[in-house]
Amino acid sequence: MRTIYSDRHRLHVSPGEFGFGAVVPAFEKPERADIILARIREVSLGDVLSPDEFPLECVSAVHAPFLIDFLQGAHAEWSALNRSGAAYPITWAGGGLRRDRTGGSVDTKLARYCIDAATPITATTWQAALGSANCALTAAARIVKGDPAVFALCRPPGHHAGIDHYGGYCFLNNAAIAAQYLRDRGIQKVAIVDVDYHHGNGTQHIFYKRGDVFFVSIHADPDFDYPFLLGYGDEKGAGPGEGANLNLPLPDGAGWDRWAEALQEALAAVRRFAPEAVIVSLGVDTYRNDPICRFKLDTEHYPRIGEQLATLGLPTVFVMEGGYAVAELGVNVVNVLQGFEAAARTRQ
Ligand code: 6XA
Ligand code: ZN
Repeated sequence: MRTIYSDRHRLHVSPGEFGFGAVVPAFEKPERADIILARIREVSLGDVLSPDEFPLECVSAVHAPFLIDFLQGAHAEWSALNRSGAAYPITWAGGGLRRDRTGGSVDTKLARYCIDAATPITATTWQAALGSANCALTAAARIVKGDPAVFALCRPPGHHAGIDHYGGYCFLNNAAIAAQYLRDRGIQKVAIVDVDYHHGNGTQHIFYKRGDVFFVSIHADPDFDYPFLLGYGDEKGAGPGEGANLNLPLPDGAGWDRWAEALQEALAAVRRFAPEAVIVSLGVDTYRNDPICRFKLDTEHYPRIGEQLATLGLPTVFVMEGGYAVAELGVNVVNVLQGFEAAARTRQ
């Protein structure tokens, strides 16, 4: 399996995040991509290719132009106020505040567009985010050309970024951008399977009213973990998208048996939808030793996730999302990819 990777991810380094009453070092850091890449090379998973450049229309196909403009210019606006460091919001647009306002000062826009206190914008964040989206687009383009499966080693991740908002370490929704690219190249139906520990609220937001992209997510119940307040089982899509959104929230402490059962349910729903291609939002923060996760999957379970995904028998783009137990991250991610490849080979 080919990997698409760019060193441009190093242009995003978070100075830290606020959580649980303290400013803490960022969990989402460049070493994550380094260790995954090192493992890919160690096991000779396949070629590692640099991404191509794509027109910005591939991004604006899923994100509002005002969000894209903001992400590009936010740090310059921030610096123009003689502020140092990275741009963080100080308030959020909850509590009946107006979400129809998209302009104003950088603080007004941070309040409107950002959903948390963990996703700072530095002077070079936009370059990194665009590089990450280009990895997902290049992977999708290879699928169109006939590759059976490709891994987009995206960093920063993407699944919390919605049409008009960002957060959860995510700026541009790489999986959604890839899915839209496939749609625009004549693939009629695409399924996105999100196996990250956190609900892919941004991906759900982008496709909620659409019937051409099925979204299914297995994640921590939003009653106890991030992103909170979205990702419940009763969110089933709307309008033409009715029935094309499936959330499978799991309880605190869920282990492999429970998780694997949810995966079976997710894959059965994907089969009913009958897509022509699959995007996997690949987070391995379900891991027992992950610092921000409360599920209990082990390293030996990750090949089994890959095996199960391969039973769909469809062209598949893996898009990297979360996973913060850095020492084990490379092995866990590559285990999914190797499990997929081994099962796909025996199916031929
Ligand atoms: C912010 C937690 C963000 C979760 C990021 C993640 N305190 N998403 O892994 O999949
Ligand atoms: Zn996550």
